Amino acid sequence: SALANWDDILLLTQQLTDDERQIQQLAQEFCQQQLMPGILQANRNAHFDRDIMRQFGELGLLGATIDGYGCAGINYISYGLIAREVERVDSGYRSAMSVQSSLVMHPINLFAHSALKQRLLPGLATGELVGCFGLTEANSGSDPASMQTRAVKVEGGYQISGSKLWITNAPIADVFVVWAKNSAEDNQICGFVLEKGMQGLSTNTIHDKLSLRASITGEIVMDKVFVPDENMFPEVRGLKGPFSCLNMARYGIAWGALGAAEFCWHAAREYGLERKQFGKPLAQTQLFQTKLANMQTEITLGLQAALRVGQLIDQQNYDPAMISLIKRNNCGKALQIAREARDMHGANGIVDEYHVMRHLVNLETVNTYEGTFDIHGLILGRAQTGLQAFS
Ligand code: TGC
Ligand code: FAD
Repeated sequence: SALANWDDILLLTQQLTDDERQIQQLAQEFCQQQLMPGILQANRNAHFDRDIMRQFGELGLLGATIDGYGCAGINYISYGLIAREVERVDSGYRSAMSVQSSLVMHPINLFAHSALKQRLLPGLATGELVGCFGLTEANSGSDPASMQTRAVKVEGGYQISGSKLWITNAPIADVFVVWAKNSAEDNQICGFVLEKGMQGLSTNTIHDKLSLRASITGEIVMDKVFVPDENMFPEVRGLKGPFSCLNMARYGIAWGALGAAEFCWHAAREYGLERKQFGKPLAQTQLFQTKLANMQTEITLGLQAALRVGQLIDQQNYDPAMISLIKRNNCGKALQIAREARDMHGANGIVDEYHVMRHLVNLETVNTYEGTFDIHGLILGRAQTGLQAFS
């Protein structure tokens, strides 16, 4: 019929394997049944329920691409599909999942001493432990090379001082992956794993956010925190340490942002079919239909691009510029789609029960973190001209 496959017009689902389809379905059922019913209240109260991490863990959604340590060992296409389903509910929930998976478990698995992996990864996989990733500082956002946090070599370990700001999950974290300049090695950036309870380590919560309210964000304060040698990443030096984690998180965001956009598109379509003005459904007007067509087009193309990058990551044949392309495009398009959907809901669009404005304000953050829209433009510009325009 004319309506067949309107929401999957290029048959993306057909391009997935049975396993990938099953994982998406599992994630979708969990998100719609367990997360969606509580999101309005969580967003109103600016509350992140820590138990959600345990629920993610129970389903195998944390560190899902890792082999061993109780992790699921699935591919990156599946990881993207999970991010899409979680963010269809709320970008803040996807944030919690992607920080734990890509920014905490992934670097520990890749870079940490084996004893630390054995000790921390199983608890992070079940969600018993919550992790956070500290790269950004008050005066170092897009330019992390300018960070001030310092590690000083002392007997048996390092002493870390400084503070990290805008850190997802920091106030509830047990495990802190922190990047600092190591004065014993010519101020090269090194990675350290701090643990709750270490002397001199504390956190503050950022209150009154208008975006990502169902996610908890804060500051990590480090006052000469002693970190033993075994909690340092022994091999990796420089920004490629944090960036190799960011690649994976940014890839997940490219899928996730489109999950939020899909929610907004479907909501606008349903609203237009129900709502009548001038004696007919809004969905029967030319403007409304072309807006829906634009949403369908951008989401369909963005998902195909994310799927392609997922295939290339799974084949270990990817370049970070590809990820910048889809992170930038899909976040920017999702933000425009959420804005349009808000408009198409008229006055109701500003009420939280319709969800579109929550997605819209969330996507403002998603377009900013993990490299802003413009920073990814500059990464792509450098990759095609060989000229860096950052500084
Ligand atoms: P640049 O000279 O470009 O690079 C320094 C070194 O890093 C290597 N590198 C990469 N390696 C792997 N993957 C990538 N994507 C890489 N990008 C760069 C590079 O090869 C070089 O290695 P080496 O061996 O030569 O030292 O560094 P730059 O200082 O010029 O960087 C410029 C820029 C703008 C590209 C970069 O700093 C940038 O991407 N800025 C954005 C910062 C950012 O994304 N922050 C994210 C913080 S975490 C976060 O937001 C989490 S939110 C989580 C949530 O809640 O979901
Ligand atoms: P700035 O770098 O000050 O940028 C401000 C504006 O200037 C942007 O529009 C930017 O595109 C533009 N700009 C910057 N440089 C240039 C240039 N050279 N040319 C042209 N334009 C430029 N960080 C973490 O480390 N861990 C986390 O878990 C984490 N979670 C976050 C959660 C939330 C809710 C938010 C809002 C942020 C989080 N961040 C986290 C921080 C995030 O990564 C930074 O906000 C982001 O990298 C941008 O840095 P900034 O905010 O300092 O903006």
